[in-house]
Amino acid sequence: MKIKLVYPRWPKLPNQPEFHLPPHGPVVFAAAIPREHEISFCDEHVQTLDFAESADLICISCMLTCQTARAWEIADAYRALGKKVVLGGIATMLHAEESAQHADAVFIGEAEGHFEKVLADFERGELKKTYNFFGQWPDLRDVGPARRDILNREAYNYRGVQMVDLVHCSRGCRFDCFPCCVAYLGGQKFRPRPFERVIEELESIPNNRLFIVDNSLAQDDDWERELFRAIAPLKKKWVSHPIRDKDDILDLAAEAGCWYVYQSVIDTSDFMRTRIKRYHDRGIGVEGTIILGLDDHDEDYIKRLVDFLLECRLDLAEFTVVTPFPHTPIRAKMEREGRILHNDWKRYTAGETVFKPAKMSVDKLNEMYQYAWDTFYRDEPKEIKMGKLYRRVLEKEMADGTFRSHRATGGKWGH
Ligand code: B12
Ligand code: SF4
Repeated sequence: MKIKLVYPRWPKLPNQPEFHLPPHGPVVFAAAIPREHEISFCDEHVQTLDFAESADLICISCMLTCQTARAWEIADAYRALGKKVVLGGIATMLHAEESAQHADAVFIGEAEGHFEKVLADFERGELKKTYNFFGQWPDLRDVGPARRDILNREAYNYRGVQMVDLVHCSRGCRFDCFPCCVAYLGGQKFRPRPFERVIEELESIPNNRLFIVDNSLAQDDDWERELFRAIAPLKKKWVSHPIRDKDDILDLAAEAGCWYVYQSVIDTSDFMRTRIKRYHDRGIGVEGTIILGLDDHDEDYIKRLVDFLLECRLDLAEFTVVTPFPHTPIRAKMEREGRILHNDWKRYTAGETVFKPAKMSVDKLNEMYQYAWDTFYRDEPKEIKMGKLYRRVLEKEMADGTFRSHRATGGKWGH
């Protein structure tokens, strides 16, 4: 059977430079599809979707709320052509009922060990409307190396430099932070992949630069130590979400090739300043992820926060406006308080205000969001700051002899 797998485009944050990372959900999902089936993949961020291409079944992978509008539009168009459509991925789980209005089948849960049932039903002409495997988490030994061979790799470069490859070492998260839906998605349970499977996958990736997409590596100290020890010999250079703030763990991360981290910066405390410094002291860069519009934020607070980020010499900053995504604690609170302005999902980009802020007007928060981007990058534009981060990785690679040209790798790829 031929499966057409589509990753719909989403509206980028207006202030970000135009580059695209390779998608991860679709290639991990593809690895759960038995090999006898042919897969033709289209990432709409870098390719044009050809509705005329022949395919037996259409699968659409949807990660973000702001991606759903396009996902549903594509699903409707294929169904009008008489094709059967299955919708899956994170945003499909978060918007399951609405998704069902646009698909022949909605898949909820993780694909490994379950998607075969959908294929079997489809082949018998008995596709069900909903496949709900929520809570039936797969055995992570069954998560094989992602099918990166289906990507058009040349498309993922920024000014000719190959972007990072995405990989995950665990699933779930044991925390339940207010803006986040991961606890809902993963059942608030940390589920690590077996180390040998992670190493097997890392070794299969020719790209030396990786983004370990795990929600937060700071889930279990011993696991984190063991992970860093296991990956150090590969000499990969990687980016990740926060690392546990303990001396020995940060040291191990640096030795294992940690290039920079996405670290949320929530206030102007000395704790935060030290947290950033402790990464920097070990040669680890910091991209701050800063959520604006929390209930204690007013205009002055945001100005102080931006000054603080500059003082701390953050390498990069990504500002977003707090957004009440479905199945997050903050949405439940804002719903109770009647503060959500609309559910126009394509505007849930995290780049605009979709709720009533506590201490500012909607317009003021939008203005302060722009102020934050403009002020942080006023003296040194994002492109220059990114260039500096790339120089940092080049230096690390030169030092340990792993440097090679990161120009697009063309056809040199395969399992
Ligand atoms: C990687 C990632 C990104 C990457 C995406 C790269 C890319 N090109 O796709 C980047 C960095 C670009 C990104 C950006 C953003 N992200 Co993000 N991101 C993630 C992250 C960390 C991991 C996703 C992932 O790869 N998971 C691992 C894969 C294997 O799991 P999966 O996708 O669920 O796939 C499995 C199943 O769903 C299934 N499946 C997948 N597809 C399909 C298809 C079919 C047909 C079927 C049957 C099954 C199926 O099979 C897979 C294997 O079981 C998640 C957090 C998380 N834990 O999920 C947040 C997350 C998705 N992001 C989130 C957010 C908020 C954002 C931003 C909007 C804001 C921000 N700065 O964080 C921005 C986008 C801003 C913008 N407008 O441009 C939210 C989603 C909120 C929402 N409802 O929209 C999440 C959930 C994090 C959170 N804290 O809540 N993100
Ligand atoms: S924000 Fe990070 S640590 Fe908090 S629940 Fe979400 S994934 Fe877990």
